[in-house]
Amino acid sequence: MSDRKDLLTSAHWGTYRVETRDGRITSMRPFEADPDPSPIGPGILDVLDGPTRIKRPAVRKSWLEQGPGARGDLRGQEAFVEVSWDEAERLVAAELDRVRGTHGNGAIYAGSYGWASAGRFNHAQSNLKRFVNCVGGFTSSVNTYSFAAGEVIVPHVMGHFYPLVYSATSWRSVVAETDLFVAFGGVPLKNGQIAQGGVGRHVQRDAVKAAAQAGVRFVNISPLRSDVMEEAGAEWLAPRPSTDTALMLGLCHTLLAEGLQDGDFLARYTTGFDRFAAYLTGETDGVAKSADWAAPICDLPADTIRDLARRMVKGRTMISIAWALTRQDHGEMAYWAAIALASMVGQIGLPGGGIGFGYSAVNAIGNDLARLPMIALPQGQNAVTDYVPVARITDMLENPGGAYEFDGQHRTYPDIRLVWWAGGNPFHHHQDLNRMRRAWTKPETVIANEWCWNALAKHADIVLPCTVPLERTDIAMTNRDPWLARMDKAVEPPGEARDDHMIFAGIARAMGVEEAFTEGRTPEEWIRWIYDRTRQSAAEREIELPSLDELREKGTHQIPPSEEPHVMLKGFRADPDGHPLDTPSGRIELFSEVIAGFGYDDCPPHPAWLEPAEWLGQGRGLHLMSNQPKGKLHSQLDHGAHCRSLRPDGREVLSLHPEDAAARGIGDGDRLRVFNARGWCLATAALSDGVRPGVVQMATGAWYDPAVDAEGRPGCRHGNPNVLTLDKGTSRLAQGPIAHSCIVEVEIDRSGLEPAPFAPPQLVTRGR
Ligand SMILES: Nc1nc2c(c(=O)[nH]1)N[C@H]1C(S)=C(S)[C@@H](COP(=O)(O)OP(=O)(O)OC[C@H]3O[C@@H](n4cnc5c(=O)[nH]c(N)nc54)[C@H](O)[C@@H]3O)O[C@H]1N2
Ligand SMILES: Nc1nc2c(c(=O)[nH]1)N[C@H]1C(S)=C(S)[C@@H](COP(=O)(O)OP(=O)(O)OC[C@H]3O[C@@H](n4cnc5c(=O)[nH]c(N)nc54)[C@H](O)[C@@H]3O)O[C@H]1N2
Ligand SMILES: [Mo]
Repeated sequence: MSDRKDLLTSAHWGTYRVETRDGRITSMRPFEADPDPSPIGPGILDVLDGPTRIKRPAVRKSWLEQGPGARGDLRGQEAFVEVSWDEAERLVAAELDRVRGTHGNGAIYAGSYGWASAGRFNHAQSNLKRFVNCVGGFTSSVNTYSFAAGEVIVPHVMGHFYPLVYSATSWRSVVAETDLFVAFGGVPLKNGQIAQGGVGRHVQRDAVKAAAQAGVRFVNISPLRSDVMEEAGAEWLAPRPSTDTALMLGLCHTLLAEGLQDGDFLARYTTGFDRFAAYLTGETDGVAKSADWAAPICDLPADTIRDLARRMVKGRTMISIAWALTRQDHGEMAYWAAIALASMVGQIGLPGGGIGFGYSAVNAIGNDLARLPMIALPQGQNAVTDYVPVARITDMLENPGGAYEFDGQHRTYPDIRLVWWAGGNPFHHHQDLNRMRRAWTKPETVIANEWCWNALAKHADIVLPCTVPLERTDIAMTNRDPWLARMDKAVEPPGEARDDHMIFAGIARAMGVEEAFTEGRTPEEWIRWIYDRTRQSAAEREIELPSLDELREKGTHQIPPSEEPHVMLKGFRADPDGHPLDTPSGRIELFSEVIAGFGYDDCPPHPAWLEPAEWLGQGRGLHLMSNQPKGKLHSQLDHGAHCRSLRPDGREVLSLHPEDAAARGIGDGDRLRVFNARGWCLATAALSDGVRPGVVQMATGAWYDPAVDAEGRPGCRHGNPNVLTLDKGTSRLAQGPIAHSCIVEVEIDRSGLEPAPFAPPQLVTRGR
């Protein structure tokens, strides 16, 4: 390819200008319109073509020699044999036919959760699902790891979830109107670096700065001081993790006891307040949920709670509730309690007031976006209707035919024989990885489309090497970011790596369904099809987009913001009968007859405090906060130069309070072992008074690097905190993941173990 200086690419963490010389990328510079670019992007450059790159299709040795089901226990430990694409396609086609023929399509799990890469056409999951639907369908997954508890509870309470999350009252409105910004889980700018599908401009830092300058007072309720940027001068309250529901109930009780609740709002816009109030006062269970009751649970002074409640009704108050609060035991209750609190304050639907679900959880929250009605690659029809809640994967693999409950349904787990992942990494995202790894030995076949030899690829039987965005042509556009960008193929992929779409097209050909999969379109024709349809549907909503050729010529296009700052649920506030919520009552449900009908003791029909499975109130250990990593997106690019520079000795950093360190004889920079009954991992100590005492913080994303210690206990040498986290559903309602409710202990590491270097498995070449 010729030398170029004018190339563009987009990623979940930003848009970049790319230059090439002699077929290699020489620079990757942030898009000039971005005021706060992320350093994550260029972290890909040194690993595009290194030893960790998957260059040819590869099959696990026992599987290739002995067939499906052979030695699943060796997944993650065995050599791979490199094969030609012809052979890989034949093997996959024959195996799909065998599984479909013997067990039916329901035995194929292609729920394949994960973030994949930006680029509308090459989106890995869309292509996987479209392909498997062409051959009879698959067992799918529902909801996310991000906020499953919210995805299930909020529709019962407010009628919808996604439309509310992504139509948060805009930062412009907050800057203009808000007095007090109460942020449960903070407004973490590290998270605002990201938005699924691509980012044009990073807006969160400027927004928080502008709000602080306009006099908005921030209250950061979080175990980490850094969850609200320093310049905002936030007040920091650090309750015990996983106790926010008790804190919110204490706030609600104070409002009620002092007659400060907005009775008109409650009467006009909510139902069931009397039932909730009876719980608050203790009429139903003899325990008043007062500030004095909440104080010892949260470990905050009762006066602080009372004072905050009073301040919340003095002026315009925005309550932000981080997505993290769903990823804890009974995460449903934290969201419901926050909605109840906001209802009592009575400012939902007013400029700068009410509630927002996760400001700065991603870059999109709080931007004034005229929503782009984006058309994705059509996935076709799935003939299999069965699904699992996404975080129940280990339960599903362990327990085929087993009964479970989910959102009012009695369901049974399918009997999965074949697992296919493209664009996600369960060895990153799932909890209790040692347990998942044992369950992972059970399916007869695991197929993974991947570009790098991470733990997912190493734990597969058939590995299909894919490209990354810098190696393919695409369009970045999402309904959550106002920027569209051309994505150029900057370099040729190394080895025989192929675009996901072409991988599936090849297998479709081998199975005689190529026409159904491609509909006779080339990739270029698909890109045009997706773009032209999006442009057409945008035009129907009076959003004017350039033609594809014009966009390619210009490089990027910004959809102008709405004229008026957006206010969530403004229409409902103005006219609750004309714009009712999609709940049985049309109102905000502070008591739900529907949930009452489910009879779940772990999810009562109104916001309530239920003790989490693991928390500091049990009087032992340290609370592990495995939050989102600052230097990467989940496990992506953990092996790249940027992340490696943040972890000089190869171990993930664990931050802890100096008091907790002193009690254990730990100094800054010491090598640590973090452990509990489920496993252990290695880490390096960073002492910080910005962490609440009793809490240790260790971001997710270190590539799972399994090993056993001298006592034969399994763990991870790089420091993947998911060897420690508990794998249990939030409740029978949502069955969401609870990574943030986890107790560990920490000590100086004397194992002598070192993280393994990033490397491929043993590769055998034959028959090519
Ligand atoms: N302890 C703990 N665990 C957590 C969380 C937590 O807070 N704490 N957070 C959870 C949350 S919110 C989430 S969303 C999940 C995220 O979990 P995932 O989304 O599964 O994590 P990623 O590392 O982004 O995985 C994406 C994978 O896709 C691959 N990939 C990238 N581009 C392409 C492509 O074009 N084609 C193909 N085939 N593959 C590609 C990458 O190499 C990577 O392996 O993690 C969850 N896990
Ligand atoms: N750089 C970067 N940004 C990301 C991601 C990434 O991997 N890297 N992932 C993206 C994804 S997929 C998602 S879902 C979002 C997630 O967005 P969040 O869920 O908001 O992210 P977290 O970092 O897990 O949590 C935010 C903060 O909440 C606080 N917190 C945790 N538990 C509690 C608690 O019990 N009480 C209180 N009061 N505070 C608590 C923690 O201190 C943490 O820093 O982030 C997105 N942004
Ligand atoms: Mo997420």
